[in-house]
Amino acid sequence: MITVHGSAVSPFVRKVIVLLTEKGIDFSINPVSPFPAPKEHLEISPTGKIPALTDGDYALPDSSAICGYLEKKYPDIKLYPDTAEDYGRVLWFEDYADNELVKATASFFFNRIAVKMMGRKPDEAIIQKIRDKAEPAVLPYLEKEIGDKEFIVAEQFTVADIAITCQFVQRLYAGEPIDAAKYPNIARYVDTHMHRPSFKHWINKDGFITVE
Ligand SMILES: N[C@@H](CCC(=O)N[C@@H](CS)C(=O)NCC(=O)O)C(=O)O
Repeated sequence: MITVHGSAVSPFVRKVIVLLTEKGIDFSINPVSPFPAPKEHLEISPTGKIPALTDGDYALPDSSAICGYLEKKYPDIKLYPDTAEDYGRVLWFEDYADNELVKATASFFFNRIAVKMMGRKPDEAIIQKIRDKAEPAVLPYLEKEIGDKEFIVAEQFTVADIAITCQFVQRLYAGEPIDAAKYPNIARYVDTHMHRPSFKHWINKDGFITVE
């Protein structure tokens, strides 16, 4: 039996559970918080971060490693493209979402909501800095790359679309909408993917926003 270790509200945990849902694989969630990570979690995730995954006796940390593992182990429904060129670009956009886009999306959630869970007050000056500095550094590039496409790579829904959408969902949870006048392609793209049954189910379960 597969278990995803980590709170479903994390964008990185969401990436794994949406991928599992798209693949039609049964799993359970062990809602571990990383703040701070309990001792048993450190045994399967040495950094203390979430998610980690266990599949029987096998354990693996990190959403990207986990998604790659799941694709190899459960290949019937493919969430990575076949050609080397498209595969490379999917990995690039997955990495961009996790490490760059996060600065203009999930960081709103961290600074507005997660800080409260940790007993601190949100700092509006930090939030304004995300709008002024982080956003212009990442969103214009993504807006251009998405263009009028439905999928970021290869006319096929991939882990890159999952990773990008997961980050924007986190931004919406924090009450920070996407400026559709400035970023029409991103706004349309995120809205489309959020309405996939795999996203809709988990978003509505989290309860921060409702997808009709
Ligand atoms: N590269 C990791 C990032 C995971 C990550 O940063 N998770 C956050 C929660 S959203 C975390 O565990 N933070 C705790 C910490 O940084 O100590 C992945 O893709 O799984």
